[in-house]
Amino acid sequence: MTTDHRQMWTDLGIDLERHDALLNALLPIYEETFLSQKNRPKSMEYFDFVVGDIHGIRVQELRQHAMNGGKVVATYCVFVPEEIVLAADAIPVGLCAGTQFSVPIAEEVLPRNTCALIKSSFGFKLGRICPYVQTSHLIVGETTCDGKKKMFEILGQYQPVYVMEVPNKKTQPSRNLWLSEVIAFKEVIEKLTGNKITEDKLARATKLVNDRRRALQRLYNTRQSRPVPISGKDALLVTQVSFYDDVDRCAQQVNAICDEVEARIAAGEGVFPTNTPRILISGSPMAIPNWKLHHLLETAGAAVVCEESCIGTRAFSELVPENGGTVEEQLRAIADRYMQIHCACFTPNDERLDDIVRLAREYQVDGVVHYNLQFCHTYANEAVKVEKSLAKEGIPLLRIETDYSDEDVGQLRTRVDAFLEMIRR
Ligand code: BJ8
Repeated sequence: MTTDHRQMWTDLGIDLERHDALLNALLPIYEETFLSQKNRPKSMEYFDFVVGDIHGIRVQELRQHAMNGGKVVATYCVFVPEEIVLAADAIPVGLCAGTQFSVPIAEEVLPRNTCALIKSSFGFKLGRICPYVQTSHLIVGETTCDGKKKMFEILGQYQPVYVMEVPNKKTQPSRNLWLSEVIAFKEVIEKLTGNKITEDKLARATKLVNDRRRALQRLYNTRQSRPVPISGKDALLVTQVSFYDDVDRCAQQVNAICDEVEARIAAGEGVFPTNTPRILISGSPMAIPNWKLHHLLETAGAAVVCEESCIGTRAFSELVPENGGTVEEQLRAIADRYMQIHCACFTPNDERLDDIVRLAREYQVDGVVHYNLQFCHTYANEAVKVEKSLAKEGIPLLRIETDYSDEDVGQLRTRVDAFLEMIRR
């Protein structure tokens, strides 16, 4: 970890003592989780560098943008349309909320029986330990789940927060509501930045974000190969970084990995032996630095080959059509695209069940692990239907409910080992 950025962190109001403790804890975990892997693609070096310098150069870029009069817009959910932010010359940044470190800080205010993702994100602000939060001019929340929705009300006491209303159904009236939310969001962003969103700017921003989605799609497609050419941990890391890195640069770096792993596929090379059990993880998102389940599975002898998750396929599977048109037409296309995200906050949400079965087939998996953050009731309840639809197809499922702490690692390892044993038979 570089220490050259202390003045910047001080200027941002960061609590340096806590911040040092966070970075000092992160480095050994990163080394153990990632750098100990064998046969990694060389192009992962870029992502190692980005994580090694997680609160450095990228934050500096955002600060520079702000000093030049630009705005930074922070988000927590894949429902917030990045295209609109970029089209107003602002920079969107997906805030991470994947560490136990900030959870006890949040618990000074929030109820303990709240999902770790909510507590972690709130703790980052309360503890003043995240330079991305401190750099942002506006945090955009959403009404996807009750816990988040109410947390955003409290977060708004510390920093400007705007909340988009995501409907709970996909009926026509709900779609109309969502379209009106997307239009209102465009107006909020125009007001924040003082920049008008034009047809050309919106079309350019749409292509930019689509290019990153296409690069991630390409990366995920390589994971359908047997043997798999990249570990699940590395693929997860790439997806996590894509939420806060520069959109264009990230797309180029992801494509560089694809060039390398596609060459591996052509040569019949993989990162694990061909007979390694292949696992699809489905469920709650895994924000950086939440690598717990992937690490458990891959050190137990499995390969994670796909994530049906918002830090996974739900983030990039659908593109916004690049047909141009008026700003209104483009906003409609954007609204339609986002309504194709199958978050468990929707009812019914049968499309997600179909997706899981389809992905299980496409990635030739031997089993599915349903990952559920503790106290996330939407995913926990939906797991009942996931289990049924996979059972119908004869695909084994392991349901895991956990948080960000290490307390249950031993117990999880026993369950993972038993699941892999059953799959291998
Ligand atoms: S579109 S999955 S990113 S809401 S895990 S905070 S749901 S209690 S994160 Fe999500 Fe958007 Fe949906 Fe995706 Fe609540 Fe559940 Fe916690 Fe969650």
